[in-house]
Amino acid sequence: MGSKNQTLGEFIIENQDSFKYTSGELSRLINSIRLAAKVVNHEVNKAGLVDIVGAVGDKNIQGEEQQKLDIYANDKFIQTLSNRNIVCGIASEEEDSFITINSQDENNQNKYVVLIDPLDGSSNIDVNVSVGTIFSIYRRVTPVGTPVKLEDFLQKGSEQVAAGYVVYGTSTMLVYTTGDGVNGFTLNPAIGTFYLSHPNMVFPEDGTIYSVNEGNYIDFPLGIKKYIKYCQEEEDDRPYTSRYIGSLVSDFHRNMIKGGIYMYPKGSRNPNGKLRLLYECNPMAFLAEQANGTSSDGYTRTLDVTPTELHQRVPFICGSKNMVAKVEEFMLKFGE
Ligand code: AHM
Ligand code: MG
Repeated sequence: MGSKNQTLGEFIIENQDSFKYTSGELSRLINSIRLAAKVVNHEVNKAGLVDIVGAVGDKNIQGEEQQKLDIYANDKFIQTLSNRNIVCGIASEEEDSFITINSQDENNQNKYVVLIDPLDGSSNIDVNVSVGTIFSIYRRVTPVGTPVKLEDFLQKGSEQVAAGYVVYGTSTMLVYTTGDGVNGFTLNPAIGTFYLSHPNMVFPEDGTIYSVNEGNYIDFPLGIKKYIKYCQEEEDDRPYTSRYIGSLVSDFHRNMIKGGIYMYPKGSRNPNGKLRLLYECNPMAFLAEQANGTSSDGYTRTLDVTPTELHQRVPFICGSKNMVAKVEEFMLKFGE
C-alpha cells in the first residue's frame, strides 16, 4: 500500500501488479480518468465567474457556445476515454444509450467498459456547493474485438473491477478502489498533481450522522420513517446529527470519514428512489464495501441487484455497517 506524499501516477504504477488481471490497461484507464478530472476541475472552479466568462448559451472569445457544466464534463470524460483507445464502451448518465468505441477496428482488444455520472449534484453548482464525478469499470462479457452490447453494461455491481469518485470540494479529491481497499488523493492545484492524502479509507462501523432529504418524509416507507425517528430519539449516543448536502459524493465522502448513513429511499414521487443503480449506487456501494461499510436497498445488497436497464433507479441506503443493518431491521419489522 502506498505512502503519503506519493503521487497518484506513482501509486498506479506501484499497485499495477497487485491487480489480478494486470495488463496495464486498467492503469491507463485510471490515468485517463485522472486527466479528465483535472480538466473538469479547472472548469468547475470557474463556475462562479459567469459574469466574466459568460453564461450558458453565450459565445466565448473563440465563438464557441458556453456549455452547461454537466454537458461539458460529459464531453470531456467521453473524449478523454475514447481518444486514448483504452475502453470498448462507455455509458453515461447524460446519454440515452451506451457508446461503442472503435467497433470497426478488428484490432481493438480493449476489454473494459466504463459507466459514468460526469457531474453528479450539478444543481448545486450555481450556489458554490461541492459536486462530483462518479465512475464504475467492468470487464466486458462479450468477446473482445466485437462491438459492445447492452449486456456488457448490465452487470451486477459485484462484478465491478474498479470504481471511484472525484469530489470538487474545498479541495479536489479522487477516491477509488480496484477491489483492494479505498485510497484518496488530493489535488495540489498549483502543480496539477494528485497526492495520496487518505490511504486505506474506512467507514467507522458505527456513526452518528444520517443524511436524507427529510422534505420527502411523508412519502417514505414506514420502516424509514421509524428509523428517522429512532435517529432523533434521546438514548445512548442519539440523537444523531442530520447532515444533507444534496450532493451524493460529498455526503458519502463525509460519512465515510466520520461515520454515517446516506439514504435515498423510495417514495410516491420516486417509486424506485431517485438514484441510478449503474452510475451512482453500484460504484458507491463497491467503494463502501471496500471501505468496511455496506449498501442496500433496504432488503437486498446493492451489488447483488440484477440490472435490467441502463438508467434504472433503486432505493439506496449506504454507509456505516451497523447503521445500514439497523435500517434493514426496521424495514423488515415495519416494511412499506
Ligand atoms: P443528479 O444526478 O440529477 O445530480 O441527482 C443526484 C443527486 C445526488 O447527488 C443527491 O444526493 C440527490 O440527487 C439529491 O436529491 P434531492 O434534491 O431530491 O434530495
Ligand atoms: Mg447523478
